[in-house]
Amino acid sequence: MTSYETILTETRGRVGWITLNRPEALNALNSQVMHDVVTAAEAFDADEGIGAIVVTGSERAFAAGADIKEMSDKTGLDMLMGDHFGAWGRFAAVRTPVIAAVSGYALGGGCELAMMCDIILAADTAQFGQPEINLAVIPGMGGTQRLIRAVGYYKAAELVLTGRTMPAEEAERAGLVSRVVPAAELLDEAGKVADTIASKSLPSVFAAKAALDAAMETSLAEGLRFERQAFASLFDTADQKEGMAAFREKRKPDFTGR
Ligand code: CO8
Repeated sequence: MTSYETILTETRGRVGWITLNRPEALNALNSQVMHDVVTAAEAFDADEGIGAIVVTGSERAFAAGADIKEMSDKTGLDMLMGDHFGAWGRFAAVRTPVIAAVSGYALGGGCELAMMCDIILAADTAQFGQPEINLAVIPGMGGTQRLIRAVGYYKAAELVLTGRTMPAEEAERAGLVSRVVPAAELLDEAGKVADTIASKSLPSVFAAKAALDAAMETSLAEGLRFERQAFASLFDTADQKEGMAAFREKRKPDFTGR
């Protein structure tokens, strides 16, 4: 297993775990974190033995944002030409479902990283927000776009324009978080969700994630066309035959990922 500077990685069964590990900076996302997370996520994604990925931080912070100290002296041209945050697009593009297990602060780029994942589970201590306006900038890793899709225009506008932080319960009510659990149970719960996904047939999991992504990115008509094609293509897998045969024979399916 590769070792990284700013994250810890582990494989448990068919689940790849990525733990942000910059406690001195509340897991602020500098270039090295981006490089490490993207490299680890792509390695898990390329491994057919992995069916789900969990990304988590510490009890105190999932991530307190992009690294302000790294950014503060940059010019607009530096930001534009350096494409400092571009690689996060590769993280959002992995085919394997990613679960964000969020405890403590998920602010700015931290909230945006959680929103690049497919499922957000939150500890009751979690706090979400896009406080960039307090620094005289705006979200730059998807916050103005993905937050609206998650919680609707008006709530997203309030959070982005005021910089207010929202607690886990409010984030769940708003639809950003799928479930809030006691902090001590967060990693176990994330592991259970990940194990469940990883037990399914991988081609159908990839297809489901791709179709869900299409819903976020395209019109209804295009999304429905994509879904129909993806649905049909799964009938060429051995796992589809196995899944439906197992149902008819009243037994558990034995999927091979083929
Ligand atoms: N960047 C760098 N260092 C940080 C960050 C950060 N985002 N957040 C915390 N730290 C550091 C602190 O500087 C401190 O280090 P030190 O001890 O060396 O001074 C250490 O982490 C602990 O932090 P605090 O002492 O501040 O801890 P508190 O418990 O008092 O406060 C808070 C916790 C409320 C989370 C506070 O740290 C805070 O407000 N942090 C900044 C939150 C923020 O503004 N995040 C948004 C950043 S901007 C952003 O994310 C833009 C993303 C898109 C960019 C894309 C461009 C293309």
